Amino acid sequence: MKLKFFPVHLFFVVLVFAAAPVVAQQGQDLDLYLLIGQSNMAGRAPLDDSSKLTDSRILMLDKSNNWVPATDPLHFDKPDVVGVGPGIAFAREILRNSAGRRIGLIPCAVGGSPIRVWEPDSTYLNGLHPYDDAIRRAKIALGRGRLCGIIWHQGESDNNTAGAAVYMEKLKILIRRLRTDLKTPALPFVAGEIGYFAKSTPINQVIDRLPGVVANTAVVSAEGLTDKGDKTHFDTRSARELGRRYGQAMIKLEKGPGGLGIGGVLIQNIFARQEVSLDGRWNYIVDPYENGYYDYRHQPYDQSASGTGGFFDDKKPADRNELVEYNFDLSPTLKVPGDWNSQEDKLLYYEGTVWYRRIFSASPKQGRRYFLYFGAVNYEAHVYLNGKKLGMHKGGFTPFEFEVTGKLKDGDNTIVVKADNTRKKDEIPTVNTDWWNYGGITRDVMLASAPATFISDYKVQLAKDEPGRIEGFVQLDGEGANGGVGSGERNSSGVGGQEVMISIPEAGVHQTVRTDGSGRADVSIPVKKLNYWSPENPHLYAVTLKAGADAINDKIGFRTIQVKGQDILLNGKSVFLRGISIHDENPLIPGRNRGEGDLRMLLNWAKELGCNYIRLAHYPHNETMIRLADEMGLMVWAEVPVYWTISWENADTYANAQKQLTDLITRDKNRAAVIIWSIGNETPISEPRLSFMGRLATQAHTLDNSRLISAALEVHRKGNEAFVDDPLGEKLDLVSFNEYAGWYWGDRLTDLPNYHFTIKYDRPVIITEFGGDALAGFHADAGTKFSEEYQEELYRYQLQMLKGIGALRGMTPWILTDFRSPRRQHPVYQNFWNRKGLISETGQKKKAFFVLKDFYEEIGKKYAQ
Ligand code: GCB
Repeated sequence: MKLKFFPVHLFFVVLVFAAAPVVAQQGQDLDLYLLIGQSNMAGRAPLDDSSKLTDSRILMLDKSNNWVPATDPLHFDKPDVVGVGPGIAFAREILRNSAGRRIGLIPCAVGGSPIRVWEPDSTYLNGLHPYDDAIRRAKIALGRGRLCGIIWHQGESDNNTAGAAVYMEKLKILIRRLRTDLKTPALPFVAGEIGYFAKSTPINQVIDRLPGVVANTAVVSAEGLTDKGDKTHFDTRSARELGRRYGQAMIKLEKGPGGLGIGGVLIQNIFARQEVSLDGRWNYIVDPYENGYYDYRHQPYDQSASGTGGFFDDKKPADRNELVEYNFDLSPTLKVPGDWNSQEDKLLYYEGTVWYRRIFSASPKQGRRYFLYFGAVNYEAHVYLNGKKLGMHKGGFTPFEFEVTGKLKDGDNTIVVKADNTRKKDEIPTVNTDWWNYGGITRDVMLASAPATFISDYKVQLAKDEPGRIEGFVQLDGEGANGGVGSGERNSSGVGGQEVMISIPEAGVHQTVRTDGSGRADVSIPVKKLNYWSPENPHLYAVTLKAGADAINDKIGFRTIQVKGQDILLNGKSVFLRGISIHDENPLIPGRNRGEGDLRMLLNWAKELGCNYIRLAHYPHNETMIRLADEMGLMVWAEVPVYWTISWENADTYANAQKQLTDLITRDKNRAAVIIWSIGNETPISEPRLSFMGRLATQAHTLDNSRLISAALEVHRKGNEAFVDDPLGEKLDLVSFNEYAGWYWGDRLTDLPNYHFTIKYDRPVIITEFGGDALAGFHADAGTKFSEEYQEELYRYQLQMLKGIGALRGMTPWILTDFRSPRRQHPVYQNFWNRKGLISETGQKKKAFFVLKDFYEEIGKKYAQ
């Protein structure tokens, strides 16, 4: 018996034979899809051995509205005849493309139902209400996640001339109604053709027109699919292939113009693929009323029938009589990368939309693929190429890209970006932070290119706690990715598949692996002694990966990081993390860091302070920053902006946080410097928050089990006793918390040594923040707040106090440099600057800098012994 396995794109996945227990775990973690239509959606193909397999990431809402592991038959419309349908293959295809999601399927198809019964109040067969039942179940499902799309397979019952004539009108109404009733106006909707084996298929001609008629819809073809012998229903292979096609179409919609900004797979090591840098000066238009996006009835131009009318048209009047009320050519320019606030006085406090435009020349070559890449745009970006929308992305600090193969013109091309930094309650971060909400295209933009089949992702790192084994995977993308191995099959025999070569000449590694049906090849290479990466010896190996026409080079360090009792072990040896917190801001500009020079300046300061470690607060920093840390020998704490009071109970908010965490880990997983993934900062204890953060912790561990997971927690106090007992601590590898003794606690500094910390968890302790403000150059006695002397004394007392924590293994005081913050309003000392920096906005080192430097020198020596 040959078991067929389905595509696997994650680092770990659980495939087990179903015992179908009710899934107890609750939360808001599921990406929900509604499955509706008639028999071929319900599934009529014969079950086989692989029908019994379940995947821990795919659940279904069963007949009694419980969440259970999904297995065929998914549906229950006609228990005697239900079998394999497209649902499970659909979910697997989605997961193959976006690691880390969890899918909840809502089966609601009804065999035999014509489209006319998919209406409110319509009854069908024995008291079924296809439409009302689907809405009711979808609403129940919404308690477990957010609705991401609908797949619809229906038409056999309307497949005649009369039925086809009215079908489109009915389908349009159905889609509109579903979107309205489910409160998601642009909800992706994928329809499918009925099997070509039916005698004639007039209905398919109507279904095929759908994407041209209703926005954010797609149709999957039934070409090449076969029936099970009854000329009506798909056989098992075809039902699954149909599901895979639905999955692909859904992913395209999710990534595309009307997408929710959640799709998208990141290309590893994108800088090695740069074709044209699009950094430089871009024309811009400030648009506080989003005039270039909405018409005067507040309908988005890019969702209109023509898809035109917005500033993304970059329109020029045909003659002097034509009215066009904007003009990019005559508009001023901003530098990219760079925030707008620091470049234009009148934009210092601006929050809203700014349109950017850039014209560039390209000469696309046949057979190559092209990607438009953005390092970061804060916060929501809508991107258009030559007037057509490529898609939308949310999240101000993570990269994203759109494939533009076939969309690029030979010659001049126009990119327009709507960048909107409006703060919103349900986003990540939320409305309230202690940093400047810099807007705009803040990191590099480029056109990247790759061969038709290329290495889209890889991980080459030491296996967890194993200094003698390199482990990871290589993922190919493109037609030749699986080298002919059947779609979805595992390549356990190591034959067939596309050959991938991994070489690390300096380590004597030359290995060939072969891809499976999903284009992925697992890597496991025993190695003898390596030159291990550490801050003292930041050794990086040249690594080359080759597959077919593609080759890519990287520089990768190898080290292990572990927790043992109260120790943090780097390459098996106990280390003390001599750190400092850093924002992605150059205080001298002042604004977001704009390039490698700015980043090097910050890291050199950290080195001067004696650091071997940095906390990149409070969001993902530039990829170049992590690469420099790799090169300069600084261990890194990398974080996502789950900061303070997030909307813990909102499924979309969770999905957003999870996506940002996934993208961070995906991007930086090959950097030895990163030793800790942080899932958030100072989040207030509550049940919903515990569930939210707990799921993020699990997600981080699942995506990368070779690093430590943590979060900056809070303490609470009773008198001189400070308690660290946040229940989230159970899920973290380290105890890390912020404490502001001597500053917000308002005590006299001389009281500090009397404080005692009661810490619930027996693990290494890292203080993620302490500090106080000082205005550089303001000198007074050590009892005067905001003076350099006060800050200096505060550091002395803090260090003395912290030495009392036996498990103390590191710290990242707050913060390397002063930084801009709208929350800091003292007119003399602050003036919109958070003054807790050890270095001022003019680059002047404050007195406390030297206290910490001395401490690091002393503790560095101690740990070197
Ligand atoms: C904190 C926050 C940090 C603030 C800092 C402060 O606890 O994590 O983002 O900037 O305190 O200065 O108050």
